[in-house]
Amino acid sequence: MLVDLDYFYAQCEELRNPSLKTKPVVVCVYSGRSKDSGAVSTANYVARNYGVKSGMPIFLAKKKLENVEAVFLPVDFQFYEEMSAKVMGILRNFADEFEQVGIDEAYLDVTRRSLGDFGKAEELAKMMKNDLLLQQKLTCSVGVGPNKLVAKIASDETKPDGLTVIRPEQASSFLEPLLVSRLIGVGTKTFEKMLDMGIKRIGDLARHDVQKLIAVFGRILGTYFHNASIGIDNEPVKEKGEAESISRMATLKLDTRDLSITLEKTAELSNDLHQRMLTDKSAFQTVSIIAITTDLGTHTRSKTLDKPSTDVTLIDRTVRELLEKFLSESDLEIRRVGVKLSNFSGVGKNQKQITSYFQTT
Ligand code: DCP
Ligand code: CA
Ligand code: CA
Repeated sequence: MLVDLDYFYAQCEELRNPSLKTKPVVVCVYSGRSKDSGAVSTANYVARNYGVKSGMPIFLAKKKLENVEAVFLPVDFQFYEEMSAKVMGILRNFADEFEQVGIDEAYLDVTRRSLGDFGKAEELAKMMKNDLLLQQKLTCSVGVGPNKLVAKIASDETKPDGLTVIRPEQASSFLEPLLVSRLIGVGTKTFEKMLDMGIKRIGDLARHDVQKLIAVFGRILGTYFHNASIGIDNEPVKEKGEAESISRMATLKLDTRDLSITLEKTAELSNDLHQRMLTDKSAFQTVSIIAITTDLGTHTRSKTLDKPSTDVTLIDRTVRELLEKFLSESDLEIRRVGVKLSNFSGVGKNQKQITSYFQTT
């Protein structure tokens, strides 16, 4: 099962202020540069009916909601995290194996408790939705399928408050008419490339020669696309051990693609991380950059070094390399930038994740 909460941040806002339910609600990340600069994080379905979407600039959302009594709210991550933790606590009780993905969704392996019976799994999903509604007054959309891939796509099928069950024998006919962009791993660029190859729907992908896919996308991706197109996925539902990492994020003064401006900011961040690391007496082996672009998309690039290091200049050099790589692969402007160190070893090695995001502008 894949469980995804409906219009999550906006639904949280409705929860603490039920009078919002009938109005368009738009949750925004304000950049702070000018009154309405920033992007829409999410919106409730009332606002979506007016064309408001995640990632859209706030001014555009305001334009779409002109002459309507709409409510614009700033994000309150702490509240959403609290709600998320409560929800995950409930969901976990319905699963043999549980894997949270992001703030508002989770995979539940229910094979054992439903004895592999899709009818029983459907009943379980209904009970779970009901519990969530009674205990937290939240709705979600659920996909039930023979594997994670099908469950995820099924969960997107009926929203909000949906439940879609796809049995193994229905998987390929369910996928066949859907756009390939519904598959994880098919972003805008890959979608365009596939369109050029005459592949628009998942069925087209299924009919495409796997060797040709491998020739274009490489062995790993090509094989993945082929298997995905016919509903094959063997990834287990697995609790992710908390990755041990430290990171720092900052907002740039202006959205930019300028390497030196961005490096100036990341140098502050890596200095800060270096201090933190020394107090922990540990050495990092993996360096990552996080770029949040104007559309609020999050992009990560990582590099694992040959051996652990405590050298701040090595952080800076690797960050430069990763940023150059990101800028060459994307044409988006960077709004927020972050540096993350992970894969630690050393005496003071911390046992839990110590990620701490904060703003330094
Ligand atoms: N989010 C964001 N910026 C985006 C996309 C999402 O800040 N571009 C945040 C706000 C969402 C949350 O992540 O509430 C979960 O993302 P989803 O993609 O699951 O979207 P929603 O839960 O908002 O809507 P849906 O009902 O379509 O699942
Ligand atoms: Ca959601
Ligand atoms: Ca989600």
